[in-house]
Amino acid sequence: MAFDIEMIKSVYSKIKYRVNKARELTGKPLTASEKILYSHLWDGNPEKVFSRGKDYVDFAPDRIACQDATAQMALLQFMQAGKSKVAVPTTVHCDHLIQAKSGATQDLKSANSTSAEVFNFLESVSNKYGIGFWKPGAGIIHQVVLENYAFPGGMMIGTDSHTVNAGGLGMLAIGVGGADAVDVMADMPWELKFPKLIGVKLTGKLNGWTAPKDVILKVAGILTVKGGTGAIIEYFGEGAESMSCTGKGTICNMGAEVGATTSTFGYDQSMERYLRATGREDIADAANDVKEHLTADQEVYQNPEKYFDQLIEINLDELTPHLNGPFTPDLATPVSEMSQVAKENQWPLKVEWGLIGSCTNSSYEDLSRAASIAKQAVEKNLVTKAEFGINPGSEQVRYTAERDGLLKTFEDLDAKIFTNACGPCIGQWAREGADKQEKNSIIHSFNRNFSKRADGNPNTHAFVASPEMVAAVAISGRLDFNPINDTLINQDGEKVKLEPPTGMELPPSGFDVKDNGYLAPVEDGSSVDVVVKEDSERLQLLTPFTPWNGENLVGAKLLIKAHGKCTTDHISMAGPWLRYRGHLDNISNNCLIGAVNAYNQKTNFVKNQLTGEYAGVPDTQRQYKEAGIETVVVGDHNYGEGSSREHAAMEPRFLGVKVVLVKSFARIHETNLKKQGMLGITFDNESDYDLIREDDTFNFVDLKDFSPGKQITIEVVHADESKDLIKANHSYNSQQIEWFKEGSALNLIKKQNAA
Ligand code: MIC
Ligand code: SF4
Repeated sequence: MAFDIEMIKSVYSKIKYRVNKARELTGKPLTASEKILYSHLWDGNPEKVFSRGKDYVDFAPDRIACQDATAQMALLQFMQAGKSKVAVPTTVHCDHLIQAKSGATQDLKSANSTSAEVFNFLESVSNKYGIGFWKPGAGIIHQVVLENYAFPGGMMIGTDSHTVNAGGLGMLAIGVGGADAVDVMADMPWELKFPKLIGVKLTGKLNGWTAPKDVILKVAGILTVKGGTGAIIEYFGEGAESMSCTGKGTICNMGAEVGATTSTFGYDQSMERYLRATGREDIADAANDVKEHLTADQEVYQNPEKYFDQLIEINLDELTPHLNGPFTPDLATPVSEMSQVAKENQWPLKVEWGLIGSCTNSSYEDLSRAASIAKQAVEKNLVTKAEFGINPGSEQVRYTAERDGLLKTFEDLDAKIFTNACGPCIGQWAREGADKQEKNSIIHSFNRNFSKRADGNPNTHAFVASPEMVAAVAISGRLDFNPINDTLINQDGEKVKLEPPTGMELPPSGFDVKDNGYLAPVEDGSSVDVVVKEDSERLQLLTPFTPWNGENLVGAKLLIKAHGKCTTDHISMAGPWLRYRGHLDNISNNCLIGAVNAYNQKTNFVKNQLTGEYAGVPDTQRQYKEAGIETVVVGDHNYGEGSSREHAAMEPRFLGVKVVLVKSFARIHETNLKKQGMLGITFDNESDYDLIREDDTFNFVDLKDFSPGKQITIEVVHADESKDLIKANHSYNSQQIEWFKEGSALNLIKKQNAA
């Protein structure tokens, strides 16, 4: 039986009325996304029409998922909210804190000992507050959610940007910061700006070497890393229907890389097959009863240009495999053009590692298609040129893949089978020699490839591709290998060609697993103790941030003007720093250390205006704090792209930064800043970014009048005493201004609970 089936049935029992009502109110046929949005309003039945891209709306998500690296901060905040149990079904998944080094058995053992304190904390908090707990090794959050919790027509939030993966099963699943999750855990509404809608019509059918991954690699090339901001991407068409559910998951997963709020597909037979194969016949039956409400109205897909804000059409018959990268997931190059493009850009052609895994591509189908290539390599007597690493998505996938001989096929190529966890995808990778910082290329089936992400080496050029393409390229050892045309020389000196991959959507003998790694919470957790040691270097109880004094902010100094791409990986690096995710003071020592200083193009080297000396960002900021001086961070476009990690907002807040002033924000990060009581604002005139100098002081002369829709005026005083008066915009509504006033959203919850 499925988890929480009663909750799912309750959603379905209301869906018909709510969808009909929304159709009546809007006076038009509805997309699948709108049906889910309008059937999850906090106030219940729809009563008015919302304006896309404008109205803030309160929603009531059905469930929440958290992973270990973000759950620590989320739960530390929830512990302050004064509740005895979470208000909606919630799960915690231990997947980020396991390093890939020697192989699954050894690596899991060492993670269980190095991170015992954190895992015990998460397990006991989960037990106390009624949260389902997935132990280390159980799998990657999004694969486990797809296998166990996602359901068509549902809405969930998760403290990870790739929560959107569950769109593969027809959900609206949205990545959020921990503070947003705390709202819902504490039985409060969850607020989101009613999204715009981008339709992607998939005609034709995937064939040959082309995989679902290539659809999203192509879309990323079209939309770029910010083209999806504020929008839901809804895929449809014959090409969508012919694709597996996990393939749809891959496409939705990487929607995070174009900044989309989420991505989804209407309910179809591939989803039904997946539900039944994963032991959830009850959901499949219940969904079938309401299936017309779980996908768009026919007219929408017939005349999509009338109903979506933007429409993209991709013909799968013509789509070819892509490699995206390096350093950004939207730099799309068709495999057939790689030879030329790589040479022009001087990307290292030799590929040293092929990595298959991550929440994006670690399903049974993915492993089976990649294994079909690996098998050919053995049969054709080829020697693999690059090293191979595999992270299965879940214990269920791993167990079944082992039983069916898929893992053995990889092992025959000397692949390392790492833990069912994120591993190298988030820098949890003890890659030998990475510290030498040599220029090199790797290829992986992950979703992100920002500088330093996988192995900490800024000179590693990481390329993103489908698992089968990763297998082929790793076998050839060359970035410019195009398996469609090129041949390889085997050990007998013969020319051989790899045939296109074949795979299985679902395991022919069904899924199996012995211990899936799940621990249910006790019914009454009131007597469960949660221990946080006072001298712990991994965990620290939170002290509330101070409220705003109600005055204009004057005399604030520039901490850093970040140049170019500044993702959450630049603001709060992962990898080795993941160990401090539960300790705000300690993790603040990585604050903005990856951001490039616009004045000297160096990282972690900024001018301290008090001493005139250059030093690391966290140290400099701690000195400003000690001197009682508030500071401003200035940034470029799409600031805070990438992860949902709220540490990227909490660290500057904790260290005394007051304002983040940028050309534009990524959605989750902007909300995280607001939730933590920061002022996150954008240049009214983008070129004012160029006016900001290294020695600047800022006066926010009308902050006292902070109100919705009203611009903020900033007097920028330069060292030579000349001044520029600039305007900034903000998107705070009146509720969010309250968070700013109170010092954080959590302070407001506490105040309301106390009242
Ligand atoms: C990521 O892929 O960057 C992460 C690590 O999963 C993050 C969450 C985190 O920083 O803990 C994400 O995508 O939200
Ligand atoms: Fe884990 Fe990578 Fe997925 Fe993030 S993107 S959840 S680090 S596998």
